[in-house]
Amino acid sequence: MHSKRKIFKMPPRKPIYEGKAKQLFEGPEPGTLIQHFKDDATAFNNVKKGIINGKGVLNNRISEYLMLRLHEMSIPTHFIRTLNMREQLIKSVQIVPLEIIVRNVAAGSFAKRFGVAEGKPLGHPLIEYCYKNDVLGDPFVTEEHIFAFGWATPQEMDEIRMYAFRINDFLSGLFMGIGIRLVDFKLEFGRLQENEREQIILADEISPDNCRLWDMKTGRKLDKDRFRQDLGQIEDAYREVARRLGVMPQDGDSSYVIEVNAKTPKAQKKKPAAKKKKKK
Ligand code: ADP
Ligand code: AIR
Ligand code: ASP
Repeated sequence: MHSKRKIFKMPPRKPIYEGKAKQLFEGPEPGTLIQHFKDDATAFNNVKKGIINGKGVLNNRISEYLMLRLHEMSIPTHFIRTLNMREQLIKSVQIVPLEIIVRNVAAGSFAKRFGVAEGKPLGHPLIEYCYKNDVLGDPFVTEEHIFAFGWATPQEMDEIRMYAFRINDFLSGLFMGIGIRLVDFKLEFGRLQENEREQIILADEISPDNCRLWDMKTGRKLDKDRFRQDLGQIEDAYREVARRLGVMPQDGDSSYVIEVNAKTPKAQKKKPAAKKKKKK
């Protein structure tokens, strides 16, 4: 069966940017980009580096799913469509150079900064901003810095804050439904120029790379903290998130996520796996 499968050769495309976890290529139409998810993992601003096998495939699917659900909730996003296992077509935006961090529970750098135990619920969700700059180590900033440096306008920040809290409400509920606590996450927004109008839209990705996700029963970490803290079973944690969201195409088949470069458009189309599941 496999021997008959045609090898699909990607036409050369213009690389635009190579980041730590993703690559951007020129898209097929003006105003579009191809976002390619890599298996590369970094932490602590590139100090720690590694590979998480199959991560790119899983993050592509997880981010696609979450962006589509957010779109249904009238949150504008950059996602257009999935192209293949590791790539999606997105709208090209001018990224607002900020990491928007929303926290529901103390963890990570927040727990350290304020000397509180990881896991302490916060009185209400809170938002923090970091200036996106690897050389400076993404320093925390306030709106005062943002306006003084002109990284975003007060109107844009109002919109970003409103979207970030709405995203938090929606995703917290969505993850709760699959037994996962949304502890915190990082978002990026961009400016989209369309019909002589500028709009703020959600960009980048939402995945276990930039969310803290804890199993509600056991407290098990199902995100990049397993890599940051050398907890092991990293791939398994990412797969678990995908499985619970219902976006693992072939349940239990780990080769699916590892054999990523063998993907073809045909392979994407044939998947009776989802149908089988429904029958039960
Ligand atoms: P980093 O740049 O921090 O290493 P990644 O490896 O995730 O991060 O690279 C993806 C890059 O693409 C990020 O810099 C992100 O800001 C940028 N980006 C994400 N979505 C868009 C978009 N729709 N248009 C333009 N740039 C984007
Ligand atoms: N994050 C921040 N910079 C990069 C990423 N991925 C995410 C983390 C975590 C949240 O932002 O994955 O979900 C807060 O991170 P920290 O380290 O500030 O506690
Ligand atoms: N994303 C940042 C890095 O790649 C920070 C982190 O995730 O810990 O280093």
